[in-house]
Amino acid sequence: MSASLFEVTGKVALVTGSTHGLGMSMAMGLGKAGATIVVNGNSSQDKIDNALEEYRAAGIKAVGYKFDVSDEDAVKEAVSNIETEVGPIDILINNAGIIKRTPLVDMEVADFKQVIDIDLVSPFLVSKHVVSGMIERKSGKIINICSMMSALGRNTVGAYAAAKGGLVMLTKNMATEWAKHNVQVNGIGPGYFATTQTAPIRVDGHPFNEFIVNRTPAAKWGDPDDLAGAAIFLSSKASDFVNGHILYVDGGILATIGKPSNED
Ligand code: GCO
Repeated sequence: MSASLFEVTGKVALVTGSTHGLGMSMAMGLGKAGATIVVNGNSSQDKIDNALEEYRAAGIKAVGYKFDVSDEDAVKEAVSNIETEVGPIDILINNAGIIKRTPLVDMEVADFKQVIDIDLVSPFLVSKHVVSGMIERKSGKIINICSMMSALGRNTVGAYAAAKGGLVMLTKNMATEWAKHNVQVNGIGPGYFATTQTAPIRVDGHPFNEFIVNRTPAAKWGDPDDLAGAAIFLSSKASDFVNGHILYVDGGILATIGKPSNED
């Protein structure tokens, strides 16, 4: 019984921004559990091709589609091509995102708007064009990748926090409107993970590196593979009555106010 609860074999999962980082880790987890992975990126075809080699070397059925998640015409065309060439999209993980670390007082409005566009408007845009098929089929799973910044502020990431905070409420509203069609919409809130996105603040000697290890009850940066279980849970039957929930995978950060650096 328990094995079929977490079954995703044969499901088609579109994971935006899955050529590297957390998107690739979650997609790898779903792929190893039997899902067909639709890999997305927008930087270069080479990056997609290299990622496909990694997925296929892991024994995962994977196909690649290069499109900009913020371009509605490109998204509509990509979703149509995927559903024609691969099959109906059963699982959508809105992972693609950017971050700009700049104090708000110094931030250009155009930069602020770009972060909102990619990190908040695009999950709406992609979901809108994927969910119509899910509603028709009366089945689907959508997972929005939130953040610690969905719940906490931090110097220099104000635009990102505004987007990721908004993504929590967008997740709850998608769940409100689509749950009656048997489409479950939830979020995953990663803590601080060792990825290319956090590489600049993880370098040895960077004050933030030590701060995070001290601020995280698990006393370490997360391993991206630690997200696979949450992705499988929210993509499978096991979460069929879970709607509008943000599952934080953060080593305990949101459970605590933290401790002085001289405390164990
Ligand atoms: C930062 C980090 C965070 C993490 C993640 C935390 O600059 O604070 O990059 O944004 O990437 O979002 O959940």
